[in-house]
Amino acid sequence: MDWIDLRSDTVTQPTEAMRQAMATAEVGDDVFGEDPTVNKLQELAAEKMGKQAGLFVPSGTMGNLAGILAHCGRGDEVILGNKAHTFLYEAGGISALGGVHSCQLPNQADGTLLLDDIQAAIRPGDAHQPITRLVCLENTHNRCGGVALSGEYTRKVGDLAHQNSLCLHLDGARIFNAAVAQGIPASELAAPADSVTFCLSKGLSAPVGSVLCGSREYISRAHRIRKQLGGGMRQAGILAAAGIVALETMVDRLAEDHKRAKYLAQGLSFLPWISLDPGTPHTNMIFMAIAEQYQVEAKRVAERMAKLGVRVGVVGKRRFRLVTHCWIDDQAADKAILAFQEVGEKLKPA
Ligand code: TLP
Repeated sequence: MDWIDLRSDTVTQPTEAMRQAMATAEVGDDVFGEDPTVNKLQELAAEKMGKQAGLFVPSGTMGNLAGILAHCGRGDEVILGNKAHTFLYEAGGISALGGVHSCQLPNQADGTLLLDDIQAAIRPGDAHQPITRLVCLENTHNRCGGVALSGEYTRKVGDLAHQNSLCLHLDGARIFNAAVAQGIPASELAAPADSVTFCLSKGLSAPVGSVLCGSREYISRAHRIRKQLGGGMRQAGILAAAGIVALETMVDRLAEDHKRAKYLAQGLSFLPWISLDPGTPHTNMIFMAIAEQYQVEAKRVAERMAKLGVRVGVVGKRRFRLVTHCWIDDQAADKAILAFQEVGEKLKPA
């Protein structure tokens, strides 16, 4: 069966151009810094983020982990959102592996943290308390609906952090979606941050990898941490080659995914058993729930959808996340709408 897979943009597979580039990539031992293709990707990534240097890592999770550990020592504290990917979905790595304490502030519906909350969370110099070192933001914000943070807001948080001798790390797994949605370069969104990670293997469709970017001195610290985490890869140019194609050819087309997410949401808005979240989609994610009067669980609906060839993300007892990406064309969106319609026909309101 040819699946219509809306669970995530992580399911995207390398394009033909990526496979070609991978097959012919010039490689070397990257642990010695000798892989020309990795070096090229890191330089290109740093340039796109407006930073001095980049570090190729196997995943967004490792990018955030190495990125945070390069800012914080054991017992130091990071201020982050209670819906941040780093807090919810990275297996507690920053505390388990780095001994980093987290202070979670309520994420607002638009993905932001209130500036007053951040200010109030910064610890005084008191030996009873951890030392606040870092603030983390996420752009786009996954659990807040794939909403994009503005450059202006990020700048305000950066200023607040720096005035208090803190650093700002940006989990920019989908920073290019945020940039394309706002019609600005990603470097503008990353400028206030001391460090930023972005993913090559989500909407950009590369098979593996993320890049952590920051100052030269910061990246050399992160490089050692990546080694400690077992993330020193050898002839990784095979993977980096696809990442270069991703950066060069897959960024601008993200606008299509945003357009298609709107189209899909519009089609679903006519189904009485589906309740779309207000404002969804902001970028390439649709968040929605089963309308109150229908007594069915999301996982049952997902099973029925799967039988019709459509995979959907279940993110709560009655909630779904649908993510558009380059493998979802207009036809696939239409088929998904029809499948939802068919499943809905068998549901009865209470
Ligand atoms: N997110 C995945 C799941 O883990 C939820 C997804 O399907 O969206 N930051 C953000 C904002 C992310 O959404 C993700 C992945 C990561 C970091 C981690 O990236 P990977 O999966 O490469 O470790």
